[in-house]
Amino acid sequence: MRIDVITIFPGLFEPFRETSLLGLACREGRVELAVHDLRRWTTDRHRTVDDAPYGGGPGMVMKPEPLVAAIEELAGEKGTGRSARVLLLTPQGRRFDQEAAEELAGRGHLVLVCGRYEGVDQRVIDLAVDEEISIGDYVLAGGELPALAVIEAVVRLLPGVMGNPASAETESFQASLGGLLEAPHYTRPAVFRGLEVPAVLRSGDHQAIARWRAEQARERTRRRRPDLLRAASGEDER
Ligand code: JF5
Repeated sequence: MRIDVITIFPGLFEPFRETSLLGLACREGRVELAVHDLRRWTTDRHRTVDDAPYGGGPGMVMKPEPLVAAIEELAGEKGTGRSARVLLLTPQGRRFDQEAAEELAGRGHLVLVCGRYEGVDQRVIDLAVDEEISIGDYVLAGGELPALAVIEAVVRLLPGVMGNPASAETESFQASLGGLLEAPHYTRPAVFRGLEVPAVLRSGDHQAIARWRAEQARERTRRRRPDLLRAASGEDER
């Protein structure tokens, strides 16, 4: 998979590219991650990427010219049958979830555009963006952290990454939410500060362990995320 990122803070991506899951996937050639400084597509002496909003109001807006030039160079032009999917990270976007990550993991080429300031000129979206994506209902200073969240969620699903089967049909093997939250996890020691690991997990009875985990997952989901239970039962009816 190829991932291009357009940002005014390319340095933010470096530690993630070198470390951990993403770094290994890049070194193994499973992901080609290219991070581009938006200012490369500016043409004025001050390398300007923002301007005041039409209609007034606080803050600045990202100018259309450098962004559209960058996207068209990296992805091709919209409506020309380009194969890259161009995503803009913004609180206005469709909520990113595991299903969206699985869909993106099936694409060969992603271009992630990191917004900053109050937002980007709407014509960038109209002309060059396929989809706006939000990672949650809160406001950050820019799309860089959301882009990293999307990259990590997608890359960990790719064949050969994290021990995923290198063949197709990876989805059914993925450790995903599966509609429910996970049961609690424990490791040694068996007693820590007076707190014991549940006896069933140390029993060696794998059927009993599976039943206990399923019950814990159901109960946790009911208490913490009843919305997930409703979504799962709704899916069963379809
Ligand atoms: C951003 C203008 C983008 O804050 C976010 C965000 C929150 N959830 N998903 C994305 O993106 C940064 C801020 C201002 C455009």
